[in-house]
Amino acid sequence: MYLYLDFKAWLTRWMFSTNHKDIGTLYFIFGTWSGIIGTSLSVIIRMELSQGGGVINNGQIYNVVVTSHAFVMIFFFVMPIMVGGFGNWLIPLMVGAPDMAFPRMNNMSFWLLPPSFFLLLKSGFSGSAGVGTGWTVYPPLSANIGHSNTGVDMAIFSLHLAGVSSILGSVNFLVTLFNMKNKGKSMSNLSLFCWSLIVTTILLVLSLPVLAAAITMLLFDRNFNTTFFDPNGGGDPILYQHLFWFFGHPEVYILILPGFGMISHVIVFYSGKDNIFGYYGMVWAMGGIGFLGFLVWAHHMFSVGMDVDSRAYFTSATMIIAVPTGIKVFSWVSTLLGAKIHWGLPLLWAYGFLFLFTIGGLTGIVLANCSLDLVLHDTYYVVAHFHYVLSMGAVFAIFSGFFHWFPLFTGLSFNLILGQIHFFMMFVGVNLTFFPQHFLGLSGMPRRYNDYPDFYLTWNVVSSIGSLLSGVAVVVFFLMLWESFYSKRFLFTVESKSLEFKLGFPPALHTWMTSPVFKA
Ligand code: HAS
Ligand code: CU
Repeated sequence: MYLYLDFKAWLTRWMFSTNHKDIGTLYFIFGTWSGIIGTSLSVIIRMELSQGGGVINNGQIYNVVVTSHAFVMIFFFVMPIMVGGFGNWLIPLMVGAPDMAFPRMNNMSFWLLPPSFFLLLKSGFSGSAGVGTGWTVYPPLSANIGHSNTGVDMAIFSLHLAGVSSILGSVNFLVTLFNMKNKGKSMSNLSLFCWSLIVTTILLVLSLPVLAAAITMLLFDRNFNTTFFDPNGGGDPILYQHLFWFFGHPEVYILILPGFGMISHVIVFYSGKDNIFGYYGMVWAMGGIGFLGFLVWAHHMFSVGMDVDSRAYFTSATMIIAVPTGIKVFSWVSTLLGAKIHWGLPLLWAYGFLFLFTIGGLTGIVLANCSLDLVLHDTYYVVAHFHYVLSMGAVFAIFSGFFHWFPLFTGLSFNLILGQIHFFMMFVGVNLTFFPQHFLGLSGMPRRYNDYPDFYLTWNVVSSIGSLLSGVAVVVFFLMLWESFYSKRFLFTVESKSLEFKLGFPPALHTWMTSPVFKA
């Protein structure tokens, strides 16, 4: 009886939760689990490419692995952790609200994700083909002619569910951030993490419906004999690419903007300053990146046979994004400049982020040049670019934020020696994995193939060894996590004006039931 009651209480707390902290924790657990699956898929990719000839020896299965890796990392690791985990935990604490605006909808946003993830994983096992289309799911490869099994339909449903989850979550965040700020909090003293989520969620609300339209039209082409993307019936596959990238480019900023927000907090905290250098510049830069992000989508499609005016336009518009991003990078550096720096793990990751994200951004500018992109498109140069901004931008920001706020979430702290081992292994590992991919791309190695001529062997071996090192770093991370729970040690000292730190470590389950009083 006692056990039964306990189970019921457990079920009520975790399954029917309307508490932003518990839902945030659920997102963290879910995201970590997906992260492990995504990482495992990447290990399979690097194993296949660690030698000439085949390891799996099946190009379709290889492409299914590549596709799943991307989907899992984007939709089930980075987005749930950054927006779902950090967003849910921190927004109410930072704006002084007792919870999110729509707590029950918050629960629904989370619980749409497990079925979505289930459908995605299941799609890999349907029929003999799975989804070997790449995360872009371009027709005609993704149409019946290329993938006649049910896998692609299942993946489309998976994206529908994940999309609904994100849109509901975004509406919740926006309403909370606009309407639930407490006395004295105005838009102009909102913390930068909150601002980053305002921009991110606006991007989500505006771009996801376009993806939903594209994949629904594809679903109809596959199942109901429409020909939106089939020239035989007057359709056009290029239309799909436009729709996809009108979502896809804003999506890459969705993946990095919350990271920008977290890095700002970490840098202010460890530089011992009260405020970031150029607060308004930072806010406008994020807004600018978000706005411009909607005007550059066709830089992913330079090779479709675009007219020269459009090439010139999309090249120029894309390069302009370096301006607001540069404002952010230089403002972070200026905040650190002349500061009495207090070293800690989060700052180590923030430094890593600054350096490596900038490298990734600069190769993005290279790719923005249409004439160069015609040569580099679909080569490993692109793969190197987006892993520098993602594996070393988004992931380093996640680790930075995680080490910064973990003591707040749990009342525990990490072993610093293990933490430094983890950082340096990961730093060397990811650079060893992805830097050589620039060389492979520049010498023409295409992406999404499971084999290559011997000419490309050396750098592929280096890259695979690098990924093993990052894999070991992940193991060190879980060791750290275990050690921290096991030792129950708390060493965190806080002298921060940031509101989330005012409520204890960890804060009570319900906080800000009465309004905090702000001093400007
Ligand atoms: Fe990107 C492809 C261009 C940022 C993610 N990107 C991708 C893909 C992903 C991705 C996932 O124009 C592959 C999609 C696929 O599966 O096919 N990207 C850019 C540009 C930026 C950029 C210009 N990307 C990101 C971020 C991502 C991301 C952030 C995720 C987190 N990207 C491209 C292009 C392609 C592309 C092409 C298509 C390639 C192809 O052929 O498929 C910018 O936002 C980066 C701005 C940041 C900086 C660094 C800091 C700025 C400073 C200021 C001074 C810099 C100056 C520039 C003045 C620029 C420090 C000087 C230039 C020099 C070269 C020195
Ligand atoms: Cu883009």
